[in-house]
Amino acid sequence: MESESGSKTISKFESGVSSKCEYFDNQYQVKLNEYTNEGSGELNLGVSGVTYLPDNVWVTGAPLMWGQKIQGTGCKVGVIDTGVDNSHPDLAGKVLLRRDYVKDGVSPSKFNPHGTHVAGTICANGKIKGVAPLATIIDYRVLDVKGSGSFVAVTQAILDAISDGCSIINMSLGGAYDYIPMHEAIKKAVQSNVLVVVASGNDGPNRVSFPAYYPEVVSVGAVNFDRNSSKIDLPSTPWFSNSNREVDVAADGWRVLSTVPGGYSYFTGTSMATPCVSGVACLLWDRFRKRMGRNPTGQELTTALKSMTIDILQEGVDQVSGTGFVTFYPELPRRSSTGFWSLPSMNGTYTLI
Ligand SMILES: [Ca+2]
Repeated sequence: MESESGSKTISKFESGVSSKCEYFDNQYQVKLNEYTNEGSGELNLGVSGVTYLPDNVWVTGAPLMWGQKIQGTGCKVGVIDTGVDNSHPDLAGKVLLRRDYVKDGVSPSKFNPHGTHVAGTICANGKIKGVAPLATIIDYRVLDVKGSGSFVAVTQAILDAISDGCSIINMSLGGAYDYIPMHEAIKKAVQSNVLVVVASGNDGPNRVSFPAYYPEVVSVGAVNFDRNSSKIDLPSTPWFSNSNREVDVAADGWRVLSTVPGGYSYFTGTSMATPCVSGVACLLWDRFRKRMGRNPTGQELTTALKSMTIDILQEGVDQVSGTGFVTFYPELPRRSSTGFWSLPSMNGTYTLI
Protein backbone atom coordinates (compact mmCIF):
# COMPACT_ATOMS: atom_id res chain seq x y z
CA MET A 1 0.00 0.00 0.00
CA GLU A 2 2.88 2.40 0.75
CA SER A 3 5.90 2.87 -1.46
CA GLU A 4 9.27 4.34 -0.55
CA SER A 5 8.50 7.45 -2.57
CA GLY A 6 5.49 8.08 -0.38
CA SER A 7 3.01 7.92 -3.23
CA LYS A 8 -0.27 6.14 -2.60
CA THR A 9 -3.42 5.16 -4.35
CA ILE A 10 -6.43 6.68 -2.74
CA SER A 11 -10.07 7.20 -3.44
CA LYS A 12 -11.10 10.74 -4.03
CA PHE A 13 -14.74 11.68 -3.56
CA GLU A 14 -15.92 14.05 -6.23
CA SER A 15 -19.55 14.72 -7.05
CA GLY A 16 -20.42 11.52 -5.25
CA VAL A 17 -18.26 9.45 -7.61
CA SER A 18 -15.23 7.60 -6.29
CA SER A 19 -12.21 7.73 -8.59
CA LYS A 20 -8.66 6.56 -8.08
CA CYS A 21 -5.98 9.22 -7.90
CA GLU A 22 -2.32 9.35 -7.02
CA TYR A 23 -1.21 11.67 -4.25
CA PHE A 24 1.95 12.29 -2.30
CA ASP A 25 2.22 12.45 1.46
CA ASN A 26 2.47 16.19 1.55
CA GLN A 27 -0.86 16.47 -0.23
CA TYR A 28 -2.66 14.80 2.64
CA GLN A 29 -2.98 18.11 4.36
CA VAL A 30 -5.03 18.12 7.48
CA LYS A 31 -6.94 21.11 8.66
CA LEU A 32 -8.49 22.06 11.94
CA ASN A 33 -12.22 22.07 12.20
CA GLU A 34 -12.26 25.31 14.11
CA TYR A 35 -14.21 27.93 12.22
CA THR A 36 -13.45 31.01 14.28
CA ASN A 37 -11.01 31.78 17.04
CA GLU A 38 -11.88 34.86 19.01
CA GLY A 39 -8.48 35.26 20.63
CA SER A 40 -7.37 34.37 24.11
CA GLY A 41 -7.58 36.26 27.34
CA GLU A 42 -8.02 36.08 31.06
CA LEU A 43 -11.36 34.86 32.28
CA ASN A 44 -12.75 37.24 34.86
CA LEU A 45 -14.66 34.91 37.11
CA GLY A 46 -15.49 37.55 39.68
CA VAL A 47 -15.81 35.37 42.75
CA SER A 48 -12.84 33.29 43.79
CA GLY A 49 -13.44 29.61 44.36
CA VAL A 50 -16.58 29.49 42.24
CA THR A 51 -16.50 27.01 39.40
CA TYR A 52 -18.07 28.05 36.12
CA LEU A 53 -19.69 25.77 33.63
CA PRO A 54 -19.30 26.66 29.98
CA ASP A 55 -22.67 26.58 28.18
CA ASN A 56 -21.71 23.66 25.98
CA VAL A 57 -20.91 21.52 29.02
CA TRP A 58 -24.10 22.64 30.72
CA VAL A 59 -26.34 21.54 27.87
CA THR A 60 -24.91 18.02 27.88
CA GLY A 61 -26.37 17.57 31.36
CA ALA A 62 -22.99 16.26 32.56
CA PRO A 63 -23.56 17.57 36.13
CA LEU A 64 -26.44 15.09 36.46
CA MET A 65 -23.80 12.36 36.18
CA TRP A 66 -21.29 14.12 38.46
CA GLY A 67 -23.96 14.09 41.15
CA GLN A 68 -23.86 10.28 40.90
CA LYS A 69 -20.06 10.26 41.17
CA ILE A 70 -19.71 9.55 37.44
CA GLN A 71 -16.94 11.92 36.29
CA GLY A 72 -14.87 9.87 33.84
CA THR A 73 -12.49 8.25 36.35
CA GLY A 74 -9.97 5.98 34.62
CA CYS A 75 -10.96 6.99 31.10
CA LYS A 76 -8.00 7.87 28.87
CA VAL A 77 -8.75 10.01 25.84
CA GLY A 78 -6.29 10.27 22.97
CA VAL A 79 -6.39 13.86 21.73
CA ILE A 80 -4.93 13.87 18.20
CA ASP A 81 -4.48 17.56 17.61
CA THR A 82 -2.08 20.53 17.94
CA GLY A 83 -0.78 19.48 21.36
CA VAL A 84 -2.14 20.23 24.82
CA ASP A 85 -0.63 22.88 27.11
CA ASN A 86 -0.28 20.83 30.28
CA SER A 87 0.94 23.92 32.18
CA HIS A 88 -2.60 25.35 32.12
CA PRO A 89 -3.82 25.22 35.74
CA ASP A 90 -7.24 23.82 34.72
CA LEU A 91 -5.46 20.89 33.03
CA ALA A 92 -3.02 20.17 35.87
CA GLY A 93 -2.15 16.48 35.94
CA LYS A 94 -4.38 15.73 32.98
CA VAL A 95 -1.80 14.92 30.32
CA LEU A 96 -0.42 11.47 31.14
CA LEU A 97 1.86 11.38 28.13
CA ARG A 98 2.70 13.40 25.04
CA ARG A 99 3.77 11.91 21.73
CA ASP A 100 5.03 14.67 19.48
CA TYR A 101 5.11 13.84 15.77
CA VAL A 102 5.90 17.44 14.79
CA LYS A 103 9.21 17.57 16.66
CA ASP A 104 9.80 21.28 16.16
CA GLY A 105 10.94 21.97 19.72
CA VAL A 106 8.04 24.32 20.44
CA SER A 107 7.13 24.54 24.14
CA PRO A 108 3.54 23.65 25.18
CA SER A 109 2.69 27.27 26.06
CA LYS A 110 3.40 28.16 22.39
CA PHE A 111 1.34 25.36 20.86
CA ASN A 112 -1.50 26.30 18.55
CA PRO A 113 -4.36 26.76 21.07
CA HIS A 114 -6.75 24.37 19.32
CA GLY A 115 -5.64 21.19 21.13
CA THR A 116 -5.68 22.85 24.56
CA HIS A 117 -9.21 24.10 23.87
CA VAL A 118 -10.37 20.62 22.86
CA ALA A 119 -8.75 19.07 25.95
CA GLY A 120 -10.46 21.60 28.23
CA THR A 121 -13.90 20.69 26.91
CA ILE A 122 -13.22 17.03 27.58
CA CYS A 123 -11.82 17.22 31.09
CA ALA A 124 -10.83 20.66 32.44
CA ASN A 125 -11.02 20.58 36.21
CA GLY A 126 -10.21 24.03 37.54
CA LYS A 127 -11.83 27.41 37.15
CA ILE A 128 -13.90 25.89 34.40
CA LYS A 129 -15.10 22.31 34.13
CA GLY A 130 -15.06 20.03 31.13
CA VAL A 131 -17.67 17.33 30.53
CA ALA A 132 -15.68 14.56 32.27
CA PRO A 133 -13.55 16.37 34.88
CA LEU A 134 -11.79 13.23 36.15
CA ALA A 135 -10.88 11.82 32.73
CA THR A 136 -7.27 12.05 31.52
CA ILE A 137 -5.55 12.72 28.23
CA ILE A 138 -2.79 11.34 26.09
CA ASP A 139 -1.58 14.13 23.86
CA TYR A 140 -0.79 13.15 20.26
CA ARG A 141 0.65 16.27 18.69
CA VAL A 142 0.30 15.85 14.93
CA LEU A 143 -0.34 19.49 13.93
CA ASP A 144 2.17 22.32 14.17
CA VAL A 145 1.69 25.88 15.41
CA LYS A 146 -0.03 26.77 12.15
CA GLY A 147 -2.38 23.80 12.47
CA SER A 148 -0.69 21.96 9.61
CA GLY A 149 0.07 18.28 9.51
CA SER A 150 -0.45 15.13 7.50
CA PHE A 151 -2.57 12.02 7.59
CA VAL A 152 0.65 10.04 7.87
CA ALA A 153 1.19 11.44 11.38
CA VAL A 154 -2.51 11.06 12.21
CA THR A 155 -2.35 7.39 11.19
CA GLN A 156 0.66 6.72 13.43
CA ALA A 157 -1.05 8.55 16.30
CA ILE A 158 -4.15 6.36 15.98
CA LEU A 159 -2.01 3.20 16.08
CA ASP A 160 -0.10 4.54 19.11
CA ALA A 161 -3.35 5.44 20.87
CA ILE A 162 -4.49 1.82 20.55
CA SER A 163 -1.28 0.50 22.13
CA ASP A 164 -1.32 3.23 24.79
CA GLY A 165 -4.68 1.95 26.02
CA CYS A 166 -6.87 4.90 25.11
CA SER A 167 -10.58 4.17 25.45
CA ILE A 168 -11.58 7.07 23.24
CA ILE A 169 -9.83 8.96 20.43
CA ASN A 170 -10.84 12.57 19.73
CA MET A 171 -10.02 13.98 16.29
CA SER A 172 -11.17 17.55 15.73
CA LEU A 173 -9.50 17.60 12.33
CA GLY A 174 -9.98 16.44 8.81
CA GLY A 175 -8.90 16.53 5.21
CA ALA A 176 -10.52 16.35 1.81
CA TYR A 177 -9.19 12.93 0.82
CA ASP A 178 -9.67 9.35 1.81
CA TYR A 179 -6.36 7.91 3.02
CA ILE A 180 -6.42 4.13 3.15
CA PRO A 181 -3.76 3.56 5.86
CA MET A 182 -5.65 5.96 8.16
CA HIS A 183 -8.89 4.11 7.47
CA GLU A 184 -7.18 0.81 8.27
CA ALA A 185 -5.83 2.27 11.54
CA ILE A 186 -9.34 3.40 12.48
CA LYS A 187 -10.75 -0.05 11.74
CA LYS A 188 -8.07 -1.51 14.00
CA ALA A 189 -8.98 0.99 16.74
CA VAL A 190 -12.65 0.07 16.55
CA GLN A 191 -11.80 -3.66 16.59
CA SER A 192 -9.77 -2.91 19.74
CA ASN A 193 -12.87 -1.34 21.34
CA VAL A 194 -11.56 2.21 21.04
CA LEU A 195 -14.35 4.69 20.31
CA VAL A 196 -13.23 7.11 17.59
CA VAL A 197 -14.98 10.51 17.70
CA VAL A 198 -14.38 12.89 14.78
CA ALA A 199 -15.51 16.40 13.79
CA SER A 200 -17.80 16.30 10.75
CA GLY A 201 -16.02 19.34 9.27
CA ASN A 202 -16.76 23.00 8.57
CA ASP A 203 -17.22 22.98 4.82
CA GLY A 204 -20.99 23.26 4.88
CA PRO A 205 -23.99 21.47 3.38
CA ASN A 206 -23.43 18.24 1.44
CA ARG A 207 -19.70 18.25 2.09
CA VAL A 208 -17.59 15.43 3.47
CA SER A 209 -14.33 15.33 5.37
CA PHE A 210 -12.06 12.45 6.36
CA PRO A 211 -11.77 10.69 8.75
CA ALA A 212 -15.31 11.81 9.75
CA TYR A 213 -16.83 10.21 6.64
CA TYR A 214 -15.64 6.70 7.54
CA PRO A 215 -18.60 4.67 8.81
CA GLU A 216 -16.56 3.25 11.73
CA VAL A 217 -16.27 6.61 13.53
CA VAL A 218 -18.76 8.73 15.42
CA SER A 219 -19.04 11.84 13.25
CA VAL A 220 -20.10 14.95 15.18
CA GLY A 221 -21.97 17.92 13.72
CA ALA A 222 -22.20 21.32 15.39
CA VAL A 223 -25.31 23.22 16.36
CA ASN A 224 -25.77 26.71 17.72
CA PHE A 225 -27.02 26.75 21.30
CA ASP A 226 -25.99 30.36 21.87
CA ARG A 227 -28.25 31.77 24.54
CA ASN A 228 -27.57 35.24 23.18
CA SER A 229 -28.83 34.25 19.76
CA SER A 230 -31.83 36.19 18.50
CA LYS A 231 -33.47 32.88 17.64
CA ILE A 232 -35.96 31.57 20.16
CA ASP A 233 -35.98 28.02 18.89
CA LEU A 234 -32.66 26.48 19.69
CA PRO A 235 -30.58 24.81 18.63
CA SER A 236 -30.15 26.07 15.11
CA THR A 237 -27.81 24.91 12.39
CA PRO A 238 -24.63 26.87 11.82
CA TRP A 239 -23.90 27.35 8.15
CA PHE A 240 -20.55 25.65 8.36
CA SER A 241 -21.41 22.23 9.82
CA ASN A 242 -20.94 19.52 7.18
CA SER A 243 -24.05 17.57 6.27
CA ASN A 244 -23.88 14.05 4.88
CA ARG A 245 -25.21 10.57 5.54
CA GLU A 246 -22.33 9.69 7.88
CA VAL A 247 -23.00 12.39 10.50
CA ASP A 248 -24.00 10.50 13.66
CA VAL A 249 -24.76 13.01 16.41
CA ALA A 250 -24.56 16.73 17.22
CA ALA A 251 -23.33 18.91 20.06
CA ASP A 252 -22.92 22.61 20.78
CA GLY A 253 -20.17 24.10 18.64
CA TRP A 254 -21.01 27.77 18.76
CA ARG A 255 -18.91 30.21 20.82
CA VAL A 256 -17.55 27.53 23.09
CA LEU A 257 -15.55 28.62 26.12
CA SER A 258 -12.52 26.53 27.04
CA THR A 259 -8.87 26.59 28.00
CA VAL A 260 -6.07 27.95 25.79
CA PRO A 261 -2.40 28.54 26.63
CA GLY A 262 -2.33 31.48 29.03
CA GLY A 263 -6.07 31.69 29.64
CA TYR A 264 -9.45 31.02 28.10
CA SER A 265 -11.14 31.68 24.80
CA TYR A 266 -14.32 31.20 22.78
CA PHE A 267 -13.92 29.10 19.64
CA THR A 268 -16.57 28.01 17.14
CA GLY A 269 -16.64 24.91 14.94
CA THR A 270 -17.34 21.20 14.72
CA SER A 271 -13.92 20.91 16.43
CA MET A 272 -15.57 22.25 19.56
CA ALA A 273 -18.67 20.04 19.36
CA THR A 274 -16.56 16.90 19.07
CA PRO A 275 -14.83 16.97 22.49
CA CYS A 276 -18.27 17.47 24.08
CA VAL A 277 -19.25 14.09 22.67
CA SER A 278 -15.92 12.53 23.69
CA GLY A 279 -16.50 13.84 27.23
CA VAL A 280 -20.00 12.39 27.31
CA ALA A 281 -18.55 9.08 26.05
CA CYS A 282 -16.11 9.18 29.02
CA LEU A 283 -19.03 9.53 31.42
CA LEU A 284 -20.89 6.66 29.72
CA TRP A 285 -17.71 4.56 29.88
CA ASP A 286 -17.32 5.29 33.60
CA ARG A 287 -21.00 4.58 34.32
CA PHE A 288 -20.90 1.32 32.38
CA ARG A 289 -17.83 0.14 34.33
CA LYS A 290 -19.42 0.99 37.66
CA ARG A 291 -22.66 -0.76 36.75
CA MET A 292 -21.31 -3.77 34.88
CA GLY A 293 -17.87 -4.31 36.39
CA ARG A 294 -16.12 -4.39 33.02
CA ASN A 295 -15.12 -2.04 30.23
CA PRO A 296 -17.76 -1.38 27.58
CA THR A 297 -17.03 -2.41 24.02
CA GLY A 298 -16.82 0.35 21.44
CA GLN A 299 -20.15 -0.84 20.04
CA GLU A 300 -21.77 -0.66 23.48
CA LEU A 301 -20.46 2.89 23.88
CA THR A 302 -21.71 3.92 20.45
CA THR A 303 -25.14 2.44 21.15
CA ALA A 304 -25.29 4.22 24.52
CA LEU A 305 -24.29 7.53 22.91
CA LYS A 306 -26.92 7.32 20.19
CA SER A 307 -29.60 6.26 22.67
CA MET A 308 -29.19 9.48 24.64
CA THR A 309 -29.71 11.84 21.73
CA ILE A 310 -32.71 14.10 21.36
CA ASP A 311 -34.09 14.52 17.86
CA ILE A 312 -33.47 18.07 16.59
CA LEU A 313 -33.68 20.00 13.31
CA GLN A 314 -35.49 17.91 10.65
CA GLU A 315 -37.71 15.25 12.18
CA GLY A 316 -35.91 11.95 12.53
CA VAL A 317 -32.33 11.21 11.51
CA ASP A 318 -30.97 14.12 9.48
CA GLN A 319 -27.67 14.84 7.76
CA VAL A 320 -26.59 17.71 10.04
CA SER A 321 -27.26 16.21 13.46
CA GLY A 322 -27.58 12.47 12.78
CA THR A 323 -29.75 10.91 15.47
CA GLY A 324 -29.71 14.20 17.34
CA PHE A 325 -28.30 16.29 20.16
CA VAL A 326 -26.23 14.46 22.79
CA THR A 327 -27.44 15.16 26.32
CA PHE A 328 -28.24 13.44 29.60
CA TYR A 329 -31.32 15.62 29.93
CA PRO A 330 -34.63 13.96 29.09
CA GLU A 331 -35.63 16.96 27.00
CA LEU A 332 -33.88 19.83 25.28
CA PRO A 333 -32.81 22.65 27.56
CA ARG A 334 -34.53 25.95 26.79
CA ARG A 335 -33.65 29.60 27.25
CA SER A 336 -35.71 31.78 29.50
CA SER A 337 -36.41 35.43 28.78
CA THR A 338 -33.49 36.42 31.04
CA GLY A 339 -31.10 34.48 28.84
CA PHE A 340 -30.49 31.67 31.29
CA TRP A 341 -31.19 28.06 30.64
CA SER A 342 -34.38 26.60 31.93
CA LEU A 343 -33.08 23.36 33.40
CA PRO A 344 -33.39 21.18 36.48
CA SER A 345 -31.67 22.62 39.55
CA MET A 346 -27.92 22.08 39.81
CA ASN A 347 -27.89 22.76 43.56
CA GLY A 348 -26.48 26.20 42.94
CA THR A 349 -22.91 24.96 42.72
CA TYR A 350 -22.33 26.05 39.16
CA THR A 351 -22.91 29.34 37.46
CA LEU A 352 -23.37 30.05 33.79
CA ILE A 353 -21.11 32.47 32.03
CA1 LIG B 1 -33.37 15.22 13.45
